[in-house]
Amino acid sequence: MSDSSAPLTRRSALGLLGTAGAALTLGRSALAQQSLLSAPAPTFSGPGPLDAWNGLGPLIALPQKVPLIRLVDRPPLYETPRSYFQSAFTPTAAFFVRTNLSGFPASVDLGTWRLKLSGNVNKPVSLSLAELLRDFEAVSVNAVMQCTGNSRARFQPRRPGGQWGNGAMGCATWTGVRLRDLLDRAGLKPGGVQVQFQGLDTGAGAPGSGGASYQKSLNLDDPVLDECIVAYAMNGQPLPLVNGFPVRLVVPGYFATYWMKTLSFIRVLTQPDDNFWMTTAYLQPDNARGNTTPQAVKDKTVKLRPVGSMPVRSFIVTPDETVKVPAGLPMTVQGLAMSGRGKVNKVEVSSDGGKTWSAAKLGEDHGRYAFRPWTFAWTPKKPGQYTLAVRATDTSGGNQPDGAIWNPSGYLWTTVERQTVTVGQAG
Ligand SMILES: Nc1nc2c(c(=O)[nH]1)N[C@H]1C(S)=C(S)[C@@H](COP(=O)(O)O)O[C@H]1N2
Ligand SMILES: [Mo]
Repeated sequence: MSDSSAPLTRRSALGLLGTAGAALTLGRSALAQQSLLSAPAPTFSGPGPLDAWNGLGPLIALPQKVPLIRLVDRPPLYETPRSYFQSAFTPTAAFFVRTNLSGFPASVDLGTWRLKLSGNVNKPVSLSLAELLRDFEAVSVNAVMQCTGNSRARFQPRRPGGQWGNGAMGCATWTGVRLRDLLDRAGLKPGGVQVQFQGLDTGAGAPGSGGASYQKSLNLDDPVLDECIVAYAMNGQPLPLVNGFPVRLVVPGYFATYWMKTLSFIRVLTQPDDNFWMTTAYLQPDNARGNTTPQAVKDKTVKLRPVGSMPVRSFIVTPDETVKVPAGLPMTVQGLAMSGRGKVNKVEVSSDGGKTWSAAKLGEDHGRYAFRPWTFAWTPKKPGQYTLAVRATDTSGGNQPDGAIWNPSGYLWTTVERQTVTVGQAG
């Protein structure tokens, strides 16, 4: 941003305030977003800066939400601004919003709404929210939900779909009833292979999708079923409608595509689900990183499988590129890490663009599925341009590649994040 010299002067002054400066700096990036409101809406999303933390769009508030970065209106894709990731839990009102179909309910009448379990079960079950609250033990999990296409804007060559920056993710405390308890109530009959989830939304989906309902299924022998929660609360509040009121499925460690909003139908299937959203969309190359090449796709040699758990990632939240740091000033580089495949056990930071690395300090442990905050004390000695980088590992042996990955749908981005910082003379 080189709009005028006044904010630059202000930024330099704020930089001298240390941590208070960091908070104010984030205020500035919100201001930068705000100024987009008066600019004409972008009609072309690419190529754009590959290292921009957030996607590009105006700040717009949906009902029950604070202004978020609107990438697309219908179906809605709203990204969480970077400043909301200063803490390990993402405020409910700032949580990103994404819906695959054009018709999302504008209200849900709890007088008639029921969660229905059917299919290959002993006894079909229909439960009101009052019954879910009264008849089942309440349990909570801290877990990150992340869109499979988070950070898609980084892909080169570009992939179609929402050009997300890093903000299609968030961490919340999810409270509700165990999926297992509901399945036990209905009773599984022998011969089931998958359990299918569906919400209340309808309407046209991606071109060629055929179906007008969004359905996702998990294998009945997938251990993640024991972790799943049908959640009626998020950070101790009812879910905003756009985030799934009255209940949504929480699948800890898995990508958000399975986290069904306005969950209303649970069906036990005796055949693998072959609907569009299971067999055409949300497929990744059949390797842990989901990595392949455009050439391999052209040659039709890429084997695909449904996406599942989230590989390890880490993010620099502050400083951002608007900070000007005076040389010699001790500062804190701060951010988050996460993995759906094991606990984050190490975060390392580089201040020379990835040549040398030092251990960051891990912050409070909110559980293996939650964001793990980290901090790194840094005193840049000399003026100049610095490139900060961060990488994390997890207990499953997962680590982050320092180079692009690529796949046809723009999924599973997990590359080392970088942040350029300008350091000036202190006097
Ligand atoms: N009912 C319903 N649930 C859904 C979807 C949807 O289109 N309909 N999209 C999924 C995808 S792809 C994402 S990224 C998350 C987004 O959840 P959020 O809007 O609460 O952030 O919801 C998941 N659950
Ligand atoms: Mo998604």
